[in-house]
This record gives sequence, C-alpha cells and structure tokens, in this order.
Amino acid sequence: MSGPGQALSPPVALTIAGSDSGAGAGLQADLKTFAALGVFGTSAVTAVTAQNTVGVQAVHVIPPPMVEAQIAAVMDDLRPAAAKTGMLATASTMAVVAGRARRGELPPLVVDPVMVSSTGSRLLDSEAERAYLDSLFPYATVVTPNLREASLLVGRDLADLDDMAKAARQLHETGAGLVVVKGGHLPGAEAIDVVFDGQGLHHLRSAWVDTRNVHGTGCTLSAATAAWMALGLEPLPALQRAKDFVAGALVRASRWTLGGGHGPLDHFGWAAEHGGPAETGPLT
Ligand code: PXL
Repeated sequence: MSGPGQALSPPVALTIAGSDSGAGAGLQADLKTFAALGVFGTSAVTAVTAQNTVGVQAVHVIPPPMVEAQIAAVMDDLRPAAAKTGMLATASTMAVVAGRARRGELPPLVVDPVMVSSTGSRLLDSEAERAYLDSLFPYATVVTPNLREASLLVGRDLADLDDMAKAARQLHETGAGLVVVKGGHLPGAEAIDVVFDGQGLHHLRSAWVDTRNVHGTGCTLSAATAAWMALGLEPLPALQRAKDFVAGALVRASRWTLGGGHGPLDHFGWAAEHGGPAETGPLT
C-alpha cells in the first residue's frame, strides 16, 4: 500500500546485533551505515560489549525474551523493509531470531554469521556456530561469512578463490538466497568476494586498502546490504553497492588515528575535514 504519507517517510531497516561501546562495529556501525544511506535505522540489542579499538573487555548477554520483545516492538509498529543480524551471542538468542524468520515474521534478512571478533573474542557460543546452517541460513536472503566463518561452517580450510566458490555453492544448499564469501583476509592487491546466488558465480572486487582501521568492516557491509534492500534494490545489486560503500569508508578513514588498535571506518564522509586522504570518494 502506498499513500502520500509513505512517500514522505524514509524506508526503515532493523539490526539485531550487539553493542560495541567503541562504536566501530556492532549495532553502532549498523545504525551509522543506515543513516549514511538515508534509511531510518532501528535496533534490537542482543548483547552489550565493553570494547574499544584494542579488544573486547567484557560481554553481557541480553536475555532472549528481551531480544524478542525489542524485535516485536519494532516489527509491530515501524515495519522495517529489511533486517540484518550481527552478533547473536547464544544459541537461545539465535533460536528466537530463527523462530521469527521461519514463521515469516521478519522482513528480507541479511545474516552476517558473526562468531569471533577480529581480536579473537568469542561473540557466539561455540556450540551455536553450526546452528546457523539449519536454523537461520534457510530463511536468509543474503548471508555474508568471511573466510574464517565460511571455513568453520563448511569444516575445511579455504585457501583461494576456487575454494571460496565451492564453499559459497555448498552454503547455498542450506536454502540461503545469496551467499557471499568475503575474501578481505586473503593476501593480494584486491579484496575479492565470491558470490553464488543459485544461478551463477560473481566476483566483487575492490582495491586493497593499506590501513589498520578495519574494525566494523563486516558489520558495515551487511548493514549497507540491508539498507540498499530497504531502498528497493535486489540482493546482488544491493551487495555490490554495499561493497562500494565499505571500500569508500575504508579509504576515507585510512589515516585516522582513533584509538590505539583497529580504528573505525568513515561512514559519513568526514575525512575531508578530519584527516583523511584528499581524494575522498563519494559516499555511496
Ligand atoms: O564484526 C563483528 C562484530 C559484531 N558485533 C559486535 C562486535 C563485532 C566485532 O568486534 O564487537 C558487537
């Protein structure tokens, strides 16, 4: 249904994710990404992490019924057009989200199968890792494992693009609509992601950015994909636009010195004023 009121309102997206106090990753990165792309962001918090650019100091898990209550509150009133999941923390929280997805009570969903932070902290109980495969992937429109997550999910090492393609095809058999295995951790002049959407393989490429400010890259990619879906794009073009957004945000923040560890991305194009490279690209 479209009425005059709706045309005046931005599309809405939902993130079901953990809080990062340092705000480089987690739901803070998601909400910034939604805002940067012109989408009204809503959130259901799964866990609170005490965290900065150096690492995760503590994790407090939100009780699953409270996660369900947040999702219900948003779904019943604000009606997001797309959603993403990030850190789900426990098997019971994953079951809450999976139950909704199975019953068709979530909008088109991007699942970022977050397991371990780049600094090595667990963001999901280890026994819940494989539950992604049969509880959540079958209901996902897009799933976005990185090399390490994809390797854990298929149970073998992934060393090159060919291995990534095989893993993407295998993960697609779970029922996920589109699988992207992110190759950002592979050495090379380009960051190459391998996509399988049930029809064909695609390689998404961006220039390698030499920076340690990479905290929140995965969160930002999955949030930007959900944002572009909320804006009406099909999954593959949404993912392509999201990859370009991440590449731009990485370049823009590449010289920032926020914190002593892995700093955040520049979601809003602030770099021109705050120390980024002169040749900052456009926002999207
Ligand atoms: O990037 C994965 C991620 C997701 N969610 C939270 C995180 C991280 C990585 O550190 O802290 C809350």
